[in-house]
Amino acid sequence: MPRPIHVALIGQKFMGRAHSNAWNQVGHFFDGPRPVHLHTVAARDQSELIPFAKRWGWDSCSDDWRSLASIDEVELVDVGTPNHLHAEQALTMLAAGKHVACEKPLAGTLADARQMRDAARKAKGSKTFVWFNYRRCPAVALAHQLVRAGKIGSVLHVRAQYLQDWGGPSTPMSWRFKKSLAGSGAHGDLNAHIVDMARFITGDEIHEVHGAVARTFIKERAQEGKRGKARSDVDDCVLFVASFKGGATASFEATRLACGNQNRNTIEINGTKGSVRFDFEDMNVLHFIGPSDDPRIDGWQRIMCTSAGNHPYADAWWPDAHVIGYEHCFTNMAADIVKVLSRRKPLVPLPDFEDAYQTQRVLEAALVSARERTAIRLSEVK
Ligand code: NAI
Ligand code: SOE
Repeated sequence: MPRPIHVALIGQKFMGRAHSNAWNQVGHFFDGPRPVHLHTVAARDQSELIPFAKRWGWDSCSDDWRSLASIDEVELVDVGTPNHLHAEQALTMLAAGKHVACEKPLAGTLADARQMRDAARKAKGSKTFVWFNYRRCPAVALAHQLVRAGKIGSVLHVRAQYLQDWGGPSTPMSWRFKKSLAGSGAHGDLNAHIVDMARFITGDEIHEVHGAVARTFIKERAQEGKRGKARSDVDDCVLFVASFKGGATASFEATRLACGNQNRNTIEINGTKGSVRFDFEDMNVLHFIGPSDDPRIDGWQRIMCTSAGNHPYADAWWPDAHVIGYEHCFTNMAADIVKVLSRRKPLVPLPDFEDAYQTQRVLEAALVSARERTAIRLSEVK
């Protein structure tokens, strides 16, 4: 019997549920080289933690996340807390010799992200992972494989938007609207994902941000259970244009104020021979257009990415067109983490702290560009 991977988790709300589900499901759907054991979950509120642990199959729970560092059995600590906590929690766990899987963005600030990157470099025995889960939508992983195999030729344009509509004026204050806790607003929350996807699919790095605009439209928000409003000091929307080292142009747009767009995470990549296009709201599908020898049937192909043997991760799930959803991307990622911790290769590359730090530099360049109304070369952002 291979040695189990004992996992501990910090955070028990949205991502706490998504990650608990992934750690539970991974052994059911994937023939992983090692089983996973849900050891301990930690968060702030003990009264919520006890029923949470029971419901999701965690053996124990703690309202002191630091205690996880001294549990010898625990090999991997999974960080699913607000952005300002990522650095302290990851650094503590790396210092204790644990592997760390951290939620995105890597951190709220570039300085925190750099510390995490440096700590990961020093912690030679530890692996790090960042939950850029959209890489593991089969359609996005397929786009990565097709573009890297040259099916669309050389990349010319990347056009990415992440549009949501939940951040309107009636949405109350939360950590997501406070710079000290979130770092930024829609930018770190959503542009982080599409910058990561663009880097992942193209395999290229952004080398300049030519211009950016950041706006805060809703400057104060009601506070739950309290009188009066509190100041929201993060962006509601950030748009920027950039270039890749290979010469491709790119545009990125993130907002949580785009009425009617609930989770419209889209990317289109145009190359010299063809294009790929993805929209998370139809997440099982990849659109592809490539060279054809008959102009009468030229046009976009709609590929349902659920065919076992042909599409990434499809072998693990259901028969053709028995579609998968948001939570499956996390389980796919858990399966790849298990592989890496068993000295095997992930199906497609997993972002570690070094990789996510490059995304964070791009995010920082865009913020500086918006603030200073100027172009920023990535070489200026260390
Ligand atoms: P949330 O507000 O729903 O949950 C935060 C959790 O952190 C709660 O369980 C809370 O008790 C815990 N927590 C807060 N302060 C703590 C402290 N001092 N000590 C211990 N625990 C503490 O937040 P959500 O939405 O789960 O976001 C968490 C992280 O996941 C963020 O970094 C966010 O950007 C990321 N995220 C990623 C998503 C993805 O699709 N990859 C989706 C949603 C969030
Ligand atoms: C909210 O905007 C949110 O939950 C983000 O935090 C996630 O990263 C994104 O995947 C979905 O939307």
